[in-house]
Amino acid sequence: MNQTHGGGSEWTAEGTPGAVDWSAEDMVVVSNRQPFRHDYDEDGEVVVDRPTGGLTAGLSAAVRDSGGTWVAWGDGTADRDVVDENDCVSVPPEADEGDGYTLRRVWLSDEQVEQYYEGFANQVLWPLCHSTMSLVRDDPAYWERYAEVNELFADAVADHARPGGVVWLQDYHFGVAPGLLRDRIPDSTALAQFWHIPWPSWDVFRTCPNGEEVLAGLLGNDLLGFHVPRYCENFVECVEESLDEARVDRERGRIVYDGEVTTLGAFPMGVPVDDIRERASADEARDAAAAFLDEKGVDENNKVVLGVDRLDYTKGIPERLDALERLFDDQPDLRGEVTYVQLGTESRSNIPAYQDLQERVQQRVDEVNERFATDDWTPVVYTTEYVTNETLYGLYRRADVGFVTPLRDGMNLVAQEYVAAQGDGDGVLVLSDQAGAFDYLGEYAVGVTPQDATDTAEGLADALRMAPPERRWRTRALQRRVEANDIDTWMRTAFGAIQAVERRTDAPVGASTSDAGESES
Ligand code: GDG
Repeated sequence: MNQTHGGGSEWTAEGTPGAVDWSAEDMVVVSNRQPFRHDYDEDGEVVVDRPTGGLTAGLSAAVRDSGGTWVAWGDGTADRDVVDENDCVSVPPEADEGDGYTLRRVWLSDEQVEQYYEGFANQVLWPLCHSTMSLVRDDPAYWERYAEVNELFADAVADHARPGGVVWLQDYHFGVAPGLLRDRIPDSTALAQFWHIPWPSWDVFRTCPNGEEVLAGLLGNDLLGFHVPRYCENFVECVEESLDEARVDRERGRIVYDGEVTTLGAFPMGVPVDDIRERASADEARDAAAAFLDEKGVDENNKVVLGVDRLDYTKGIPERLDALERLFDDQPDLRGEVTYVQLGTESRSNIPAYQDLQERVQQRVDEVNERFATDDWTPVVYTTEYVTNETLYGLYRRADVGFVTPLRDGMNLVAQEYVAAQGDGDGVLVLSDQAGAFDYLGEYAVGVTPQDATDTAEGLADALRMAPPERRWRTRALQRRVEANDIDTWMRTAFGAIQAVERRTDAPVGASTSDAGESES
């Protein structure tokens, strides 16, 4: 995979991932969403919501093996009633003593949720990092609350971090916490963060309210990871432009700031390839997908084009419908032959931009269906229901085309899951050139520019008409790529880098500028 990164080898993680002994470290994983949530059902019984995604499952296993702790926001209705006096609960609930791990919950008020999560995280950082500046909605209270919640998380983490251990923060909810943690955890504890979304160019980031504080906060980490080298490059550019005292060493992939070293690295995240391939090929998945499509009235002889996304404006769903309309306009012989199935789970529904998107998607689906539907064919099947992994994997396998066209996306796991699910099948991946995944799958996918309806429609037509031999060799080539970088490899590479990183105790005190300043600002 390394050879396909593009954008500069400086930020490419070094070395081949070896076997990592998770148990060698006390690990504290920190994320906004928790891996297990306790809720009351209608009968007042406590039910547990479990992780279904590959990342959460992978991190859960690592925390368990290390005997560590996961710190996250307790947002379930029964969460407070199952924790001990330290706000901790052992998960999974059925695990025997010693087989589970500790989930430490952080409590947020409604106001904190509104201003930290829905506010600064999702109406400032999210749109900015996806370069959709017109959707940024700022309010000074958002930053205050974001900083306050980061403080709450830092306090909770400090209770669990151990000397010689690892603290691993996930994502853009924690732009301040690393800076705070430096003074609250032992010097010998490695502090790392993975930023799951893009990092934008300086030209965009310069508009970020409190952007300097976010950069300084993130430089509290010993290791800061992004999906692709481009995002590392953008981050470095922002640091150079914004923080006069920071010194960048591109060759060694390091930034020295405030006397401390932060190593940057690109770690393209993968998916559980073997598990998906196996489950997608099983009868259960085939039957679940067939039942789903039958219930939606899809003819079993129709070609299926599949979209799977959270309903987020970055995913390009209305634009995809524009392209589909263009396809049926320009290539009428495909009418009646192709059904586009879009799974769109609701997300962040309290935020106006997301409510607008939900309405817009429904409206475009209705318009396309009104224009082209016949008595026995509905061109677009759209649902907001969250389907089981079995149904999802079966649909991936059944779909002739995986239609993945985000306007911007840190990585995009759906593209990889679609490829993994093909097994010995030959579904064609149509992939946006704006997804991080394009950097290493673009060569063998059908690449499209998602804002350009004509280009996307042509790409879709090419995929639908592609001859079997070409479908097969492209699928095999894509499979080799996703296999070489599955979730396990990502975990081992990222964690290997955390274990190897220069910790605070290793750094020369007041490490300065002299050993680093290759390209000073
Ligand atoms: C962020 C970054 C980056 C969706 N609907 C159903 C379902 N899903 C699962 C998919 C996939 C996951 O949700 C979505 O992952 P993505 O990567 O596509 O997108 P984000 O949620 O925006 O994730 C992104 C990622 O973090 C990891 O770093 O790749 O760029 O934005 O796994 O399968 N799963 C099931 N039913 C559904 O209806 N079972």
